[in-house]
Amino acid sequence: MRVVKGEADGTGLRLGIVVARFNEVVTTALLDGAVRALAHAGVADDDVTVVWVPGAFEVPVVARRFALAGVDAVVCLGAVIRGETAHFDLVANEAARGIADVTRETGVPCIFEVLATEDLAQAQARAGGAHGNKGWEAAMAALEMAHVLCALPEPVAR
Ligand code: INI
Repeated sequence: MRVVKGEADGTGLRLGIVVARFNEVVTTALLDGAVRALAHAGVADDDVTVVWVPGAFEVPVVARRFALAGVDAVVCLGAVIRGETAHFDLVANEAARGIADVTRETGVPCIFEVLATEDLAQAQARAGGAHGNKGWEAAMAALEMAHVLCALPEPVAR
């Protein structure tokens, strides 16, 4: 039996991080967690590129560009807060759908860490507060998925 399980070793991996400016107090904390996690896992500083975009809605198009440029994984960071907008659902859903579409289209893992919360306090609790830092977790998930996909056979042409 062959078991494939990803590792949290980032040596030699190239990562893209896309981070939304909207709710920047939260997304900066998510970014900090992701960057620290990648360094902790041995990813070289030169192998990480961070791109800021206006809001979560704009994350997928940059994730796609990263994926097509050949990175091993993309970490997508944002914060959508219900209290602040009537189009919360549209932004949150389109960010999720767009990121999932890029992953399926390109085969490059794009990790979804766009927080969708009722208020700022809930978001901050997940960005270095009581619930940890989801940016750190997203970076670790990116490394795990990069290893898993590397370990699997290439698709065969049919
Ligand atoms: N973008 C976010 O990342 N979070 C939000 O909470 C948010 N709200 O509240 O509207 C938000 N809107 C901006 C959106 O992502 C786009 O940048 C904008 O619609 C331009 O396309």
